[in-house]
Amino acid sequence: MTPQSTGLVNLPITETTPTQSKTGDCGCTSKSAAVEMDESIKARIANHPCYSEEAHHHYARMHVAVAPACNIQCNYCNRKYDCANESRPGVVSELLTPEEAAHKVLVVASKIPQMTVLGIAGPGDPLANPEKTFRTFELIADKAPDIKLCLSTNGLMLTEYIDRIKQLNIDHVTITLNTIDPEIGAQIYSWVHYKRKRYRGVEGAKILLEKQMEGLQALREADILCKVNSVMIPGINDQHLVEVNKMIRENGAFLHNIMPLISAPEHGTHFGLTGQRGPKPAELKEVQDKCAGNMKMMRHCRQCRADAVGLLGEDRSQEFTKDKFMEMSPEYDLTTRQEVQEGIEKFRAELNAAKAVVKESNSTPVNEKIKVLVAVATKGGGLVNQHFGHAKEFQIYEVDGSEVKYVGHRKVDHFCQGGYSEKATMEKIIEAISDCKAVLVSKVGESPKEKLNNAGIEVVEAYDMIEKVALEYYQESIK
Ligand code: CLF
Ligand code: SF4
Repeated sequence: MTPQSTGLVNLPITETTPTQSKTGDCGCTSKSAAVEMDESIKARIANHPCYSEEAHHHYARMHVAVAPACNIQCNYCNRKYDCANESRPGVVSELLTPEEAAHKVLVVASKIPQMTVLGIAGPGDPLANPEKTFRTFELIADKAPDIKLCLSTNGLMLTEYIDRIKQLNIDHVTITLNTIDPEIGAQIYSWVHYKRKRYRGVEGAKILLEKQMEGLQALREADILCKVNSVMIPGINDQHLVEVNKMIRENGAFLHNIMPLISAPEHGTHFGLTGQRGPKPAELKEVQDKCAGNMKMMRHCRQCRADAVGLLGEDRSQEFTKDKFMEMSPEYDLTTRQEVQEGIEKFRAELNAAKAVVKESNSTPVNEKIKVLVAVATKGGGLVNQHFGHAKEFQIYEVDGSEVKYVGHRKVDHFCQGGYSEKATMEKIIEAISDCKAVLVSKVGESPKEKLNNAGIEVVEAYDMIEKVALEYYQESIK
């Protein structure tokens, strides 16, 4: 269903602007959508770990939980201190005042100089808490001007605050937009609170969807890079997401992140309690692949907490709980941060040059039609550099004769847990990567190696660039 056919949206559907429609080297696009990206856009996403797949290997983000209230009720949210749009539900975070949040950002900026982005993503909706949200952004912009500001919202109040967002130079905004059809919306949202009144069912969904569309347009007009997050809910909006994708592309969204519903009874959400399941990895990939011809897709999202700290694949939030960071001095030093980031850029340039050589030497595809998935254990930096037993997630790459494409990740319990329940853990790991032909690791013990081999998963031990190891494995294996 198109936005027009819902009777919802009166906005003109126009072609995407040249800057926002172009795709390129961030690694999250399909070949058919790949065209040269505008240099200025490249610069705007170069060190944003969510907007650039390549950047997420090197740069970190942090969230500060300053926004407790919400103006809608999603059926996948338990209304505790974590927004399911941007966090794992059921994990309670500490709320901070804007001043505490600013202190924390300065502390983290000195301890993790590769932290380049500060996001406000909850635990409620940032724009349902405008004063706290904007006060926090103001403090950061003043004290740490090199940190990019990022905002994630359900979109209900976006048009009301677009001028303030632009004024504060918030260049990256995410709208969580799960449907363009109010009938489907009524199955996802219990109520919407707008202008002092609570609306339920289709009526509430219609208001939210209209405001989201207007918000999308307003971001485009303000030249702010917009990412759309969509929660994939099997049986409710899964097939419909292709239409959502088409609509957001036509309305100037830069990136689409289709994320799996996280649902379990213990979360206490409506969906958890009614037994609504989330999608399987293969179902998620299928929908992402269907949309990939249209626009850039984000596949490296970790559905992180409202107080997340670190690289996307790691969680360092426990190092910076309030009792700890309030004892630390905020030694933000711009020069040191710049030096570290220059070092990262030098490393990235070398890595990319090396990748180009590898690609060149594999320019004759063995068999482009055969695609295999490989699971990679990595601590970041674009390298196979982690012991099998230490991996808390595996990055999944699709390899054909000449391309190595990031297609997702699988979270696992790490195998080395001091012997505790190793058998069960191993079984779960094998299940999580059972569709992969090989696992690429820096090292693995004999026992897990044997179990992986018995499950039909080959083990490649190496310490090198992911692309290099994956292509060499492919060439060897297909031979
Ligand atoms: Fe945070 Fe979101 Fe900004 Fe990133 S997260 S506000 S755009 S800085 Fe990133 Fe986390 Fe996925 Fe969000 S991995 S949940 S997409
Ligand atoms: Fe929860 Fe976020 Fe939905 Fe609000 S917008 S109900 S905080 S998931």
